[in-house]
Formats: sequence, C-alpha cells, structure tokens
Amino acid sequence: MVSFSLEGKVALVTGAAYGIGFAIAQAYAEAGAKIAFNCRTRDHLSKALADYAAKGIEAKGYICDVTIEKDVKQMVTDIERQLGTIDILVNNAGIIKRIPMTEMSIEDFREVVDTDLNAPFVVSKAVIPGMIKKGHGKIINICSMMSELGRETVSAYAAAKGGLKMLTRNIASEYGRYNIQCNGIGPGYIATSQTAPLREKQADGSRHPFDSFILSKTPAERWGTPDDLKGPAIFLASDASDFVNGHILYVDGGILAYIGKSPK
Ligand code: NAP
Ligand code: GCO
Repeated sequence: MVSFSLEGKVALVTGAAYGIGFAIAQAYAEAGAKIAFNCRTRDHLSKALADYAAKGIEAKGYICDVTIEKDVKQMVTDIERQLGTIDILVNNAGIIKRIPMTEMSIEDFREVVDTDLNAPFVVSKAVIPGMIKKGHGKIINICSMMSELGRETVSAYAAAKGGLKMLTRNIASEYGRYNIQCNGIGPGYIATSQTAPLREKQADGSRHPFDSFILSKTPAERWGTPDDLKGPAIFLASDASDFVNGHILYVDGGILAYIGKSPK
C-alpha cells in the first residue's frame, strides 16, 4: 500500500517560525515526524514554540541564520544528537526585496541570493552526509513562480529562485544513487507576511492593484494559503514519491497554465 506516513522520521524545516514553513512542519508532525525548525530571533523562536505547543507539536527550535555556514553545521550536529539523523530537509527560509533592478544595491542583491540560493546549498551540504549514511533522504526546496517567470522589482529573488530550481535538479542528479530524492515545491501567490504588502487594502478600501492582478492571473481566483502546501509537502517527503526526483511541483492554482483573464 502506498505510504504517506512520516512516522519516526526526523524533519528539519528551515525558517518555520511562521508562514509556509510553519504549515509544512505542522503537516509533517501530523504525519508522524519529529520536527526541528530554525529562525533568526529569540522572539520568533519563543512565539513559534508556543504556537507549535498549542497545536500539540513538540518541535525543537534553533536560532540559526541559514546564511552562516558554521551555525548551520552546529545546528545540524545538535539536531542529529537530540533527534537523530535528518531524514527530511525542507529549504524554506527565504526573503524577498522588491526594488527596481537599476536602483538595487549589490548588497541587497547579494543578501537575497545568499538567503534564497546559497543557504539551501549550505544546509543541504550539511545534511546530505547523514542521509547517505542512513541510506535514504528527502530534500524539498521551496521554489517560486519566479523560478519560471520574471516581473518588475524582483530581479534578485527571481535569479535566486531560478537557481534554486537548477540546484534542486543537480542535487537529484548527483545524489539519487544514494536513495536521496530532491524535489521542489513552487508555490503560487500565498497569503503570508511575505506577500502582505501586495494585498494591503487601499486608502479608499479597495483591493491593492496587485491583489486584483493576481486574482486575474489565477484560475482558482483566490490567493493560496499555507495549508494548500501541506499535501504536496507530505507527498514529496513520504515513500510515495521515492521515484520522483528533480521535479518542481507547482502549487499555484493554475497560474503557470493560464494566460490570464480576458478583459471584459
Ligand atoms: P515569511 O512569512 O516571510 O517567512 C519566512 C521565514 O523564513 C520566517 O520564518 C523567517 O524567520 C525565516 N528566515 C528568513 N531569513 C532567514 C535566515 N537567513 N535564516 C533563518 N531563517 C530565515 O515567508 P513565506 O511566505 O512563509 O515564504 C517561505 C518560503 O516560501 C520562502 O522561501 C519564499 O520565498 C517562498 N515562497 C513564498 C511564496 C508566497 O507567496 N508567500 C510563494 C512562493 C515561494 P525569521 O525572520 O525569524 O528569521
Ligand atoms: C512577488 C511575490 C512572489 C511570491 C512568490 C510567487 O513579489 O511577486 O512575493 O515572488 O512571493 O514567490 O511564487
């Protein structure tokens, strides 16, 4: 029988203090996994631990900036000592800066690429040796519509998420022989703090223009929620996807399939 269970597995979800990462970690706990997560600040950690506890989840939280390799290595060592070898890694931690490219500083560009592309390399590199020893592993990289499409003001983010798509395929190519599957999830437009500025009500109470734009580009005619990602994330973390490797699973309500609503 096909198994979607994560019973007894150890899952690390980066940046899972809130948002998409929190939802994925919650889904993994409900499927039986032991949860480790990280974020950058003690305040976020404390609140997240309380939020997990409120859902009956005994998560292990770590303060670790995924862009700092020595801290990532220490976190992975601590997780392996406290919970066991990591079976499932979700590279979820990410940032975006919406600035027209010619006005964007190289420092801002580098910070986005460091978090959204270099850090998944750093964390995966720290986790894969344990997966090889254990004889299996699941790596899931949180990509984006911007792994496929561009738009104004998100040059660094699109470059990083496009690179993350190819890092996903390369990890799949290089480590598939060790029974490690590396896939991506490409969320569409999801209602979290990251996209809150794009959904702010206007002074006259009307929808943000970008909000209306996204609804016109989404066949489902709604923003996604973090809960929409739970099922796809469980599938890619479970034995049910053992022959799925190097795939980017877009969870976008149909955006990538759709030219957009024709004007009335
Ligand atoms: P979010 O609400 O801003 O959450 C981002 C998470 O990442 C937070 O927990 C944040 O915690 C953590 N984080 C950021 N930088 C970090 C770092 N250097 N080290 C450790 N943790 C870090 O964003 P989200 O919407 O849930 O997005 C999560 C992922 O999905 C991101 O990779 C994003 O690019 C991707 N995504 C989002 C959407 C969407 O529409 N929302 C769509 C496609 C893809 P701290 O700030 O406390 O560190
Ligand atoms: C933006 C949004 C998007 C989403 C997501 C879409 O400014 O266009 O933030 O980038 O976050 O990545 O898949």
